[in-house]
Amino acid sequence: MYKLVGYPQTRATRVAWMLEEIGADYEIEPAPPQSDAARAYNPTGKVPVLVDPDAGLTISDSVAILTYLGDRHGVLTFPAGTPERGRQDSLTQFCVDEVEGALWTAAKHSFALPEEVRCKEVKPACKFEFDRAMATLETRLGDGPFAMGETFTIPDILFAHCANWAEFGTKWPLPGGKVGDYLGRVRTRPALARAEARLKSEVAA
Ligand SMILES: N[C@@H](CCC(=O)N[C@@H](CS)C(=O)NCC(=O)O)C(=O)O
Repeated sequence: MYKLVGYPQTRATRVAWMLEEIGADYEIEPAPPQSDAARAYNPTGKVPVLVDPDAGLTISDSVAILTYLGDRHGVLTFPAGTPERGRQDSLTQFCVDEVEGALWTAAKHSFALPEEVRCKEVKPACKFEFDRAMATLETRLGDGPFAMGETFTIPDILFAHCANWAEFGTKWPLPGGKVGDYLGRVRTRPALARAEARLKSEVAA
């Protein structure tokens, strides 16, 4: 059984979503960012962390965790070394750099960094980068329902998680049209709703 160390409304949602898509057996150890519980697994105090006792592995960083789970279970990913995997990883990296980067920089300068080093003037530049990334995403989506065409893969989880972060956390509007349709399709997957409910119920318990 996997153990997910994390908290609702953090990048732990991505991992719980992936575990729900896989149908894997997992427990959750609720740990807010920078709590002692989080630091017990990750010296940076950041979440999520995944523990795989069968493999003797404790791993941080959501994209590394999703990639590990995808490869281990052979789902939500194309096999390593294939052209499709190259395209998939390029979309993953695009999301991390251009979409998440803008959101995370805005968040760091709103609440995550110590107040004395925050620079609120950076936020319009973050919004500009986010909007530009959404315009680029439109050019990168093909005709299929998902970023990689007919197959739901890891970058879909990342784009959808960032879309929720933008809309509900940062309050940046999302585009309509092709990108809006795509995000709407991916964000309504039942596995995401199950993941969010499980994270919330662990904290309430
Ligand atoms: N690259 C890491 C980033 C993890 C991260 O920054 N998590 C946030 C919560 S979503 C956190 O724990 N922040 C605490 C901090 O930055 O001090 C990942 O993708 O998992």
